[in-house]
Amino acid sequence: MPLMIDAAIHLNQLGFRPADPKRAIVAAPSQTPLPWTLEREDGRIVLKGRTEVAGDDAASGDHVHRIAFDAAPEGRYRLKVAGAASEWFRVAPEIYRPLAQAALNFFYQQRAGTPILARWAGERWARPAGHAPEVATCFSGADEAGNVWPGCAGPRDVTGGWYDAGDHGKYVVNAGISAWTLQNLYEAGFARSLFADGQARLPEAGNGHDDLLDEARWEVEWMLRMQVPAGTMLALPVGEPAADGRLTLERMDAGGMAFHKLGDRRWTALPMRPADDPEDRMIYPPSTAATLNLAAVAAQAARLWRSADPAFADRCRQAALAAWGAAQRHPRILAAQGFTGSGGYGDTRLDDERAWAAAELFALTGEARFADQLGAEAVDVPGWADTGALGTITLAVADGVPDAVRRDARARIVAAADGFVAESAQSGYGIPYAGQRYEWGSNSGLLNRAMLLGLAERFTGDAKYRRAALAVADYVLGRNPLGQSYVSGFGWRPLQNPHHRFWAKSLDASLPPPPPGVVSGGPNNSAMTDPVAMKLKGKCAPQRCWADAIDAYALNEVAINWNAPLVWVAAYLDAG
Ligand code: 9MR
Ligand code: CA
Repeated sequence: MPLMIDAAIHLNQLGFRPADPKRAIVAAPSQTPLPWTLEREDGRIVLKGRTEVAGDDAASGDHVHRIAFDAAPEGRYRLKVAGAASEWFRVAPEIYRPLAQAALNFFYQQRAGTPILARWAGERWARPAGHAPEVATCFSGADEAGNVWPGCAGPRDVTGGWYDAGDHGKYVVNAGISAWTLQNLYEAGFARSLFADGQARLPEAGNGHDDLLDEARWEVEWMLRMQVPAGTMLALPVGEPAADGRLTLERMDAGGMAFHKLGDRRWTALPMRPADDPEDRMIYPPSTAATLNLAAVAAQAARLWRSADPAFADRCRQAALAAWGAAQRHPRILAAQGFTGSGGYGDTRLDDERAWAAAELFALTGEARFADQLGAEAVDVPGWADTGALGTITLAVADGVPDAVRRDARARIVAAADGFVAESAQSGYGIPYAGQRYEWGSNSGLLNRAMLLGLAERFTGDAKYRRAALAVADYVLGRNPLGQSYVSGFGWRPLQNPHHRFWAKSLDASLPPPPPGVVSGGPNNSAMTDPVAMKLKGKCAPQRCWADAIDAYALNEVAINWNAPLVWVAAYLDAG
C-alpha cells in the first residue's frame, strides 16, 4: 500500500539560531508516533526520531504531534515526517537581525508629514509626504450621538507622528505604548549595537544619536504637539456617557491635557495614498487617558535624552509634569466615542495609565508624590488600554530606582512570566498562552508576553523564559495551524495583503505590497466585524480565525502598537 501523506509540518519559517531550541509541530490524525528525519541540503540525514503525540488541541482544532531537533548545527535543512516534507529552512546565528531591522523600518514607512524616500524605505515604497503640513481645528458641531461640540480657538499645527495603522489616524493613546516600547527596548539594552547611530535605515542615521531613540522621537515630538496649551478653556464631558452616548459637557481649564486624536472626518476608502487623502482632518477633544500617555512617554523620553539632548529632555520633562498635573485636576475625562472617520481608542479603566505615568515620573524625579501612586498589582499583558505593566517594567530596568522598588517590580514581572511558562505546557502549539480567546491584534498580545518573558530571563538568567519567548516568535513566523508567517517578507508563506491604504497592491497594481517586517494583527475570534471575518464566524478554531485579505480589517490590519513589540522581541532574540 502507498504511504498516506497526511501530515502538515509547521515551524518557524525564518529558521533557528544554533543555540536555541528547535521545535516543529505536526498536525496529523495518527494516534501513534510518526517517524521523522531532519535532512540537510546535501541529502544527509542529520537527526531522526519519532514524534511525540500531544493530542487534540482546541485552539488550533488540530491533533498535534511535536518534534524537537535542538541539536541541529548550522546549515540548511528540511524536515520529513511520514512522507511529507517541509520547505527548506536555516539554522544560522543571525536570523533575527534582519527581522528586527525591517520591523523597525515599518515606523519610518508610517511617518506622516514627511516624504518617504527610496533611500530609507526602498524604491517601491517611496511616496510623497502625506498631510504635510497638518494644520487642523477641533471638531465642532454635532457628533453621531447628537452631542454638540463648540470646538476650540484657532488651528493647531499637529504635523508629523506615525500613521496608526492601515488608516491615516493619529492617536495619542496608541502612540503611547508604541513609542514607549521602542524607548524601552533602548533602555533594556538588547539593541544598543543593532540600532546604534547609523545602523538603521532612517534619515537621522548618522546624527550622533541612537537610531531607535531617533525613531521613537519622531512620535514623541508629535505627542508634544498634541498637548493643550496652558490656560485653554474647553468644553469637555464630565461623568459617564448615557447609554445613548449623550454627554454632559462643561467648560474647564484643559491646559496640559492631550487631545485624544487627530483623524479624518469620515472614513476614507481603500486604496488611498496618504498624500491623496481628500477628507477634512479634525482634532478631537482631550481625554485623561491620552494625557496620562503623554505624561508617561514624555517622562521616559526626558530620562533617556537627558545627556544626549538636554534641551529636548527638558521640554519633555515640562510636558510630562504639566500633563500629570492636568490629569490630577481632571482624573476621569473619557474619550468621547461619538465620532466617525477614525478609531475610538476608548478606555474606561484609567488606574493602570495613572500607575504607569506615576512610575515614569518617579523614575524621572524620585519625588514622593509619584511614589505613592505606583500601584502594586499583578502584571497584566500590556496593550493600548492596559498600560500598568509598562510602568512596572520601567521601575524594573531604569537607573536610579530604589532597590526595594526595583526588586518588587522585577518579582511581579517574573511572577507573570511564570504564569506564561505554565500556559506553554497546556498549549498544543506550545505558545505561552493557553486561552481560547483571540483578541483583535492577538499577535501583539503574544509578542507582549514574549517581551515580559525576555525581561524575566534577563532578571533571573533562567533559560526557560527564553524558550517560552522563542515559542511566540516560532508561532508568529509559521509554527501555527495555518502554516502562515504573519510577517511580510519573512518566510515561505509571508503576510501579503494587510489592511492598509497604501500597501494595497491587491486593489491597485500601481501600489506596493507591504514592505518586509510588518506583522499582521492575527487571528481574532472575539470581534469578527469585517466582511471576511463575518464569513468565518462560528466556523474557525481560534487560531484559524484569520485570512490574508485586505478587507479583513479585524484580522489582518497592521499597527504601530503591534510592530513595536515585534521589534523588541526580534532584537531580544538576536541579542541572546
Ligand atoms: O487595536 C484596536 C483594538 O483593540 C480594538 O478592538 C479595535 C476596535 O475598536 O480597534 C483597534 O485599533 C484600530 C484603531 O481603532 C484604528 N486604527 C487601526 C487600529 C488597528 O485595527
Ligand atoms: Ca486602561
